[in-house]
Amino acid sequence: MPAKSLIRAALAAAALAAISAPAPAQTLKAVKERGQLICGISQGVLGFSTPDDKGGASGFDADFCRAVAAAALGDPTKVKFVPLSAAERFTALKNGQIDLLSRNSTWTMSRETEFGLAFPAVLYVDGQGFLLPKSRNVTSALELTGAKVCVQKGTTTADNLGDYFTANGMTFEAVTVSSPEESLAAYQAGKCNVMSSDISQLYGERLKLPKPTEHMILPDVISKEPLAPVVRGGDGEWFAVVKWVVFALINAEELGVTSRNTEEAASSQRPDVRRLVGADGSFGEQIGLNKTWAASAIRAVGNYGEMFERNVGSQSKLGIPRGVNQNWLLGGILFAPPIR
Ligand SMILES: N[C@@H](CCC(=O)N[C@@H](CS)C(=O)NCC(=O)O)C(=O)O
Repeated sequence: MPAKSLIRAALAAAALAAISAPAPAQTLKAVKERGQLICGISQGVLGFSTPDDKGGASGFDADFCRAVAAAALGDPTKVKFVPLSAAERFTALKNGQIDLLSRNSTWTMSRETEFGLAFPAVLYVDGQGFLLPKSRNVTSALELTGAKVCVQKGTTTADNLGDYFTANGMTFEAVTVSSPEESLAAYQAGKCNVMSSDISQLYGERLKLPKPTEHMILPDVISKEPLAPVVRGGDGEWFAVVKWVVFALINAEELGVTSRNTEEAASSQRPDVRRLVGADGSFGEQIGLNKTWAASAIRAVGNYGEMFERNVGSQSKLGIPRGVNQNWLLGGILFAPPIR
């Protein structure tokens, strides 16, 4: 091939590579340079993420953002919260608007393949359920034939409903809404007579009703909703950071390390405790962080149990039982690989 054609071919190949190249896979570097984590949360799910009007946010998912900021930047306050609706959350992450999505998002295969995203680890094991007035005297979801069900668009909730009713040979009418407020308003106005969503969210929605005790959550769990933080695919370093923050919080509870004892833990007799808080080994450095990455996260938000009980469990208004979101040694399914 003559030299000119070779150059032209090389330029064309380079241009093509530039077009098809994924966004730079260096989220950790970007977060460190900015000195701030940009974290996508919900627009309002009680106990999980509730933005306030000063740019802050409270809840289990918001605390996870703080834990990641503490691990990556040594400071849990270095977070910018970006409230996102269910329908816009994955595009916002894909487009680089946020570094991390921490917002009651179910890990599914198509969300990884279609959006090029990755779910590092499950943070809360949930399932879909139904909320309805006690006065209807319904005891099982199998009695819901013909129900008008309020469901939010852009969620797994909508798909699961179809699966469940079809599998049981039942009909229903989906009343599609685009926010939890709209769902509550439609339910109160009688536009739908059942609300369906992740059970953890139904606890919060019920509290927003004028007379919460007049409504019940049916015992049926019709789907698996492994809720997980989400990152862009192809960013192995950032994926590892987020994954090991989840595992550090779970391991901390298992090892008795809390927000109040990370300093004593550094001189514990137990090698696994010392490794977790960075007194032994260089595990943090191996994922681009410092020695005390996990200790900083645990000090900021507590271990998994502290974070759960404070936001959604026994110390909160929601009062959700630990259930399967309990450590594997205590009968739950929280199981984190060891730090070693
Ligand atoms: N876990 C399900 C549902 C998550 C979801 O977005 N649920 C809606 C309510 S059903 C929600 O969080 N709404 C709050 C908001 O849009 O801010 C999913 O990932 O699709």
